[in-house]
Amino acid sequence: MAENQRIAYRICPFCEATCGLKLTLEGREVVDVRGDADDPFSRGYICPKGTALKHLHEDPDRLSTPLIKENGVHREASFDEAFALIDQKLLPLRETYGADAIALYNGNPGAHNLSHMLYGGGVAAALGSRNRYSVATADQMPRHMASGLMFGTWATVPVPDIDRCDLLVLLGTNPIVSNGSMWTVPDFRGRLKDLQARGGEMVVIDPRRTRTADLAEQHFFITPGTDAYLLAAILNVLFTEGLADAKQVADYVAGMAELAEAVQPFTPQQVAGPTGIAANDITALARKIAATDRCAVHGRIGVNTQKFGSLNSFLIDAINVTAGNLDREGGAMFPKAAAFAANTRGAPGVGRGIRPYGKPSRVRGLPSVMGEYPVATLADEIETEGDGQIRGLITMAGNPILSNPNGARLAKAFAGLDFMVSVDIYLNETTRFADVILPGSSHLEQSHYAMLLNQFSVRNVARWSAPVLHAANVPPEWQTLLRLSAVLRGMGPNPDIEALDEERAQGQLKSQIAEEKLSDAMAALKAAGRKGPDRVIDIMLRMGAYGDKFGENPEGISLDKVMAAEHGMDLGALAPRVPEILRTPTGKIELAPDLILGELKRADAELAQEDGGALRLIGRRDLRSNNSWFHNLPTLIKGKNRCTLMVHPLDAARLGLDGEKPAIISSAQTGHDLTVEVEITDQVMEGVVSLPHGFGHDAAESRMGVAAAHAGVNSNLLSDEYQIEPLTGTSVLNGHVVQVRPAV
Ligand SMILES: Nc1nc2c(c(=O)[nH]1)N[C@H]1C(S)=C(S)[C@@H](COP(=O)(O)OP(=O)(O)OC[C@H]3O[C@@H](n4cnc5c(=O)[nH]c(N)nc54)[C@H](O)[C@@H]3O)O[C@H]1N2
Ligand SMILES: Nc1nc2c(c(=O)[nH]1)N[C@H]1C(S)=C(S)[C@@H](COP(=O)(O)OP(=O)(O)OC[C@H]3O[C@@H](n4cnc5c(=O)[nH]c(N)nc54)[C@H](O)[C@@H]3O)O[C@H]1N2
Ligand code: SF4
Ligand SMILES: [Mo]
Repeated sequence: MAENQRIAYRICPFCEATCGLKLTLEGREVVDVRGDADDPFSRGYICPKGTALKHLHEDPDRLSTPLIKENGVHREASFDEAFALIDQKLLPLRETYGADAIALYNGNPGAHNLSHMLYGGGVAAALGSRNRYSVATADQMPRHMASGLMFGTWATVPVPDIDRCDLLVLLGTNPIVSNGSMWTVPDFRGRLKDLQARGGEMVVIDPRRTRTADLAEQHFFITPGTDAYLLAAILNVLFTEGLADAKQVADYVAGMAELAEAVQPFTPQQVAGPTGIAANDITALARKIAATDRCAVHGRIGVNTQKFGSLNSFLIDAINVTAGNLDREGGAMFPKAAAFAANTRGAPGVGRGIRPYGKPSRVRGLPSVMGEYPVATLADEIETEGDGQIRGLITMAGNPILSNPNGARLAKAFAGLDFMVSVDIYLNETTRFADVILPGSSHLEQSHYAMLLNQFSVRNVARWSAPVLHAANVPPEWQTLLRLSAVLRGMGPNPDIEALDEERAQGQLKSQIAEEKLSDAMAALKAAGRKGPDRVIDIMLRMGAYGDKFGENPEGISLDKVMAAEHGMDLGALAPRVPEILRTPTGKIELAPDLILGELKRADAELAQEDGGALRLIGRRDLRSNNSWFHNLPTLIKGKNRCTLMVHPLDAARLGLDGEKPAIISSAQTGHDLTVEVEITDQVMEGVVSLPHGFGHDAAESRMGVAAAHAGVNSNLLSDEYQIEPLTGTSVLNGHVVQVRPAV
């Protein structure tokens, strides 16, 4: 290292794996990014996206000032101007039309950004609108629903204890590329190698032979959308062969007999045709799951964003429970995060359970889950006149035009809004509609703590990252969010940020500590002299499961202790948590909630009607992509076109595709068609085509020059906003029927 250089360690904020990175800096320049070999959790692993920390920071298209739209064109503006305009234009909408007239959409990067995690909620609260939307209903909402129904809270999510597991069964997830989801597992590849080295196996169930499937001992192609039948059949075998033994959690299981009865129609023979997996393979898999002491089944995007999303997640956990693999070393276990552990809240062992539904949505009567409506109905709520019609919108770190179904309709709806604000780092497909764009700050100028992802982590860890650069043009994002909440609270465009932050921290502390201990704790915080997210994280670490409780438990941790551990603090392997973790009213793991029994009936009815002949579309992720927003970084987008349609050779022959000329893929449901480059490959199952999401960077008003040169097409123009999973309203983004023909 040269004399004028310095080293900083940082958690990568770009995916759920939360790898520790080692940065070499010179002045304001990042000269090198590599994996931190001393990180106790990620052990030096880094993927190509990790280095984007440098390139994103340097991207000249990244916004460095607020933008205001005037006569259809965005111009640079000061923060004072931007907030004054929001105050002047957005608030009157609420005064005239009521709180629900302004909607909020939260996107994915907010989950990786401490400012959003800790200060985003304040914006929502200040807005006071029922019209809340997020990417969750294009992603993991079904996972939450399954957890809520079975264990009693939305956030009680078991994860495979991969480091001690001997049989890993994965459905609809490709962690070699995605690096895992609702399962924080840095260096999945290394951990898998260890698993295989100790004689363990991985089984992958996916309509595409992914890079993960390539490393598996067994891979089964499955017809998209049919996992529920397979999972129910596995349960059926466990029950009929007397292999259902919940073992260590047996005393805490309710509804086993009802579940056994409900899966009776799903025999391996019955489901073999629709799923495309032979009956004897299903039976053998069920037996193997039951016979392996340390086994975990896990599924994600491919099984969540499809027609049986919640049922799939539920049945996966039900298999873990009935095969005796839940809450057991090497099985599916519950993390215990050091801060904000949602699954430690309340009295141990019993709770109120979830209240699944709020008031249904105005236009389509869709479910409100976890306080939000399905994003699939956002356009309806903007377009449809009447009381409660949406006239204003705030998007925060989201690109719904590309990430959600029928972006063309959504774009039209956004264009008709009275006023729109976006908090974002780019002028892109979505933010081009915003009257005001507030820039997010560089990751390097903010502190970081993987607050959310630690909830799903395969080891319990606490790692904090300091800002490595002083804020240059843009204030740290938490300040922007505080200022936005203040405007929405009617405090005007120039609030006292320090006072608001003080209020934020005090509110957090009061929610955690007994009244009589409050003043001592406040004094301790004052002495520590922290502000913003750091202070809130300190409170939550100190009051958390491992915390020092402001002196009561001197051995416990605090932000000081976490900071002192330069590479992060390892809090150990996952430990059994049943029954303490349960929050259902019965104190049991509920295996037969009515909503799930209803879904099994629906599955039984649909099983008989599966249409074998249709061509089904699935998505895919690439190692160098990050949903829609990494396509502007030359180092990640260079090389051959990745926005191609994968087609099986037999389908290609049948459809008259030669792999040279492009094809037109269309959806009868949405009425859109796209012209795409074709890649003929037996990686996809016959009858299945695959196109990645996040492309379609052809909007003239965007300012993402590199992405525009690699525009690709928006695959979600083929996703129908009327095809949703009924329990949560999550969009069906996989397994929908499409038509393909040569483009001549
Ligand atoms: N067909 C299909 N569709 C899918 C999926 C699929 O598998 N198939 N996957 C779904 C999933 S899982 C997800 S998570 C979604 C993603 O959906 P979204 O969250 O709606 O979209 P992203 O593409 O993640 O866009 C993120 C936005 O945040 C901005 N941004 C990035 N970093 C920051 C920051 O630090 N601060 C601020 N303020 N803004 C920032 C980016 O510029 C971009 O505009 O897509 C979903 N859509
Ligand atoms: N490089 C990269 N990494 C990412 C992201 C990214 O965009 N790029 N996005 C991040 C985000 S926001 C998320 S949520 C995670 C998602 O992480 P994953 O859940 O691993 O998501 P995918 O890689 O899309 O894998 C989904 C798999 O499901 C399969 N599939 C589709 N339909 C079905 C089906 O009906 N049944 C079954 N069994 N399988 C099906 C697809 O073929 C695909 O292989 O990845 C994160 N990591
Ligand atoms: S795997 Fe995820 S966390 Fe790790 S370096 Fe890549 S993007 Fe960052
Ligand atoms: Mo996601």
